Amino acid sequence: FSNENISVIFVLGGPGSGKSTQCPKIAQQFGCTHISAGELLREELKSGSEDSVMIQKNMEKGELVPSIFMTKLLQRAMKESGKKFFLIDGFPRNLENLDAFSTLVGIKPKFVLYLYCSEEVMQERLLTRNQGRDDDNIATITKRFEASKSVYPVIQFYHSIKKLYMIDAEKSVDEVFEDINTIFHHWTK
Ligand code: UP5
Repeated sequence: FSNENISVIFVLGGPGSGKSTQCPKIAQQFGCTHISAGELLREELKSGSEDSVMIQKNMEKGELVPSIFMTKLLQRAMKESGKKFFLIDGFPRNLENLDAFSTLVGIKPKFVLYLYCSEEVMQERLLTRNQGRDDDNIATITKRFEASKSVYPVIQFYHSIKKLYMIDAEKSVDEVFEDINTIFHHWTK
């Protein structure tokens, strides 16, 4: 898997901030390939692979799977797509994830979007989305909120190197998309 001409953008934000709502829209508008870390785990879980038990245990506790495991799943999905411009949704969630990605994949993101939203709003969204996700119950949501704080040092890092864009994700879906559009246009200019 050659890294030549490969571009990556990370889309981060708490559970229910709207990552998976916005990423397909961005992907369509800007011709990139959307890869959701959580979705890769749910697919792997459904496939019944030898890692299913480990994935299920972590997801139901709202905890993270090992960094190297997640990075390898992402790397495989990138490779299998045959594409070169990726929107990576929901990763890296802590500094260890970031280190694993830097070491194994070796690609630095062009920039990073962080969708920020209060826990109150995110909780309301998760409890009403009705997509049948096993982790959308109040006990697991509370744990996911706790676990999601590990992303803060990642956010601080990208802020310090001026690659971070903060998006107010409490606005409507269209308004959030509009704000993201502005950033992409600015970057692609
Ligand atoms: N909605 C969205 N935007 C809205 C808006 N602007 N106004 C009003 N409503 C809005 O949105 C959630 C709901 O809100 C939807 O009903 C939507 O219509 C509405 P969604 O876009 O689905 O939010 P998203 O941020 O994608 O929320 P999600 O629950 O998917 O985020 P999580 O980060 O919790 O989930 P993810 O799938 O990334 O991870 C799940 C688990 O996988 C983790 O808890 C962890 O156990 C594991 N994981 C790892 O271990 N490692 C990883 O690297 C990644 C995941």
